[in-house]
Amino acid sequence: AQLGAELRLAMDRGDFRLVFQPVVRLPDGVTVGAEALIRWHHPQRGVIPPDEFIPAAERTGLIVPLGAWVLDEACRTAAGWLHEQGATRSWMVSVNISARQLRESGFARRVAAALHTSGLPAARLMIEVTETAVFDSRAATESLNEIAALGVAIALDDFGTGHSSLGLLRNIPVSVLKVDKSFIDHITHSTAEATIATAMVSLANGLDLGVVAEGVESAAQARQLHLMGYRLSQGYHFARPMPAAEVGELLAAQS
Ligand code: G
Ligand code: G
Ligand code: MN
Ligand code: NA
Repeated sequence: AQLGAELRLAMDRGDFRLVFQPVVRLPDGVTVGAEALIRWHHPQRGVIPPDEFIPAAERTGLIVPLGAWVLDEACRTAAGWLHEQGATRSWMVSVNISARQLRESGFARRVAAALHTSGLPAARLMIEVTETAVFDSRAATESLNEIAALGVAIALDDFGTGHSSLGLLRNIPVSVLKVDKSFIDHITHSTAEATIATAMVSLANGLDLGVVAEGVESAAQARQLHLMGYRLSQGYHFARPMPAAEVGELLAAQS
């Protein structure tokens, strides 16, 4: 409850910032997107990572206004990149959405408003949802259908770690699978792990879905993923989360 009260204050004070982690093309590392990640700049405690406050924000329901801020800020930032770079390259910005947000009635209208206010075209936005957020929720499925109808892309985040991964692909309008870091970590030294990662890219290709390998930390992993058929990746080997202006520079340098 105390963290909840602090979060509310922090929102009023404007303590939150977004950083963005590039999503890159394999094998050349060209930036083709960026994932917005929230940080809390606490006046006394310094930068607090989302794992330490998102669960409390979800419990207290504060994730709804906080998530709305994230969505607006990410769209506004990406519209700025678009304004600087022009529309010659087809990068996208992606935003993590909590179960609680997705189940709120009117969530799709909120997404439409963020696009409208920022001027960001729907085709430049991707929302990331987890399997668990969608599982067994009619409200979440309805939100996703409405969001897809806007022309916004939907990614299944942490793919493979939740429940009912495969069944979900039939029921919701997914266009990208983000293969969780835990499935990437051991591909270079475990045949079993490599088999699973290969099966995932094959599944995505067969269903005509995009697929992003997450948490890529070495050149050896990147090389192997490329050989397996992965075309997109994200991870410290290529780029850490960074301020918006640095992503703007990357997009400019590579256009
Ligand atoms: O940025 P970092 O890797 O520390 O993020 C940790 C976790 O917090 C990840 O699971 C990520 O999806 C989640 N996260 C980061 N930013 C947001 C956000 O804006 N909204 C929600 N709901 N989750 C976020
Ligand atoms: O759950 P989600 O996939 O949204 O989480 C993204 C989180 O993963 C971010 O907090 C980001 O900082 C973290 N991350 C991104 N790339 C790497 C990586 O290569 N290694 C590690 N350990 N974490 C990463
Ligand atoms: Mn994510
Ligand atoms: Na993930």
